[in-house]
Amino acid sequence: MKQREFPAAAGRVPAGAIGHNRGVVRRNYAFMPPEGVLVSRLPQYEGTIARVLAAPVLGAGFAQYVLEVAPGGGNAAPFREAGIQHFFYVLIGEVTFGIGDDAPKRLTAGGFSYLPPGTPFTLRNETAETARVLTLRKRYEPAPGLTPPEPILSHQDAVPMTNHTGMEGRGFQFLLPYGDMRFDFEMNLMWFKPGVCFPAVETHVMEHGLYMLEGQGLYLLGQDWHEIWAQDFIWMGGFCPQQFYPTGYSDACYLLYKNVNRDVAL
Ligand code: UGY
Ligand code: MN
Repeated sequence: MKQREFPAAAGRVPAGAIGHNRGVVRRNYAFMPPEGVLVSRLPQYEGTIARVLAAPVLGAGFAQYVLEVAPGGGNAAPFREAGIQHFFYVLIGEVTFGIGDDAPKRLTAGGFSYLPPGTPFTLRNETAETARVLTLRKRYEPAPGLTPPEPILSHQDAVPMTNHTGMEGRGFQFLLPYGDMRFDFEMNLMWFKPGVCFPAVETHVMEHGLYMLEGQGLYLLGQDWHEIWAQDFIWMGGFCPQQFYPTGYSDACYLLYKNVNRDVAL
């Protein structure tokens, strides 16, 4: 199937709009190409379109969005939510990001921010181009003897590329400190050379929110393979069988949410 133009050009319905849909929603996974995810607006963001990718109504234990922040748009006043963590990753363009009383800083594409529960922040677009920002909200799960972590403002270029698997052609950038038990989720950039898949089909208790950044491939969800490319989103619930087979001629990369470091709630 031909890749759809996104956002779609105004005027005429593109060929295949009715009969050729890659979107699928199942009990414990969902595959969402961007063209079908409609626009929401949220009171805390001015001049901003939010496309909601994952939410509890889908079965997810978190919420994930793409924000399209127009020039001059963003938070008019600091925003905070008791009990809720926030994560931001700049996809395209540049935003100005303020945490608490600190002087706001510029975040360019690849820049990211983590906010522990209740932290006030402001995200604003002070440039002349629309910025696209991936964002995630998750209720913090406290653990005995642990306090929530500090805020983070950084860039993926400052995060080392590692490969704990030893598998040829794999690369990992753990944007949040790996193995730090104060965190209850990971945000990982997963890099693949063409043709390099996981050593086995994974089936695990952890959930995922996967946003495709670069390259293309085939994604196994449950029993079905889905063709995936940049800007597609996948939600994988617990115990969803999963495998990635990168195709094409360039490296593939996706940003992966994973809930970790906490026992199963009974
Ligand atoms: O770490 C993970 O769970 C990862 N290998 N899963 C995935 O990319 N679908
Ligand atoms: Mn996994």
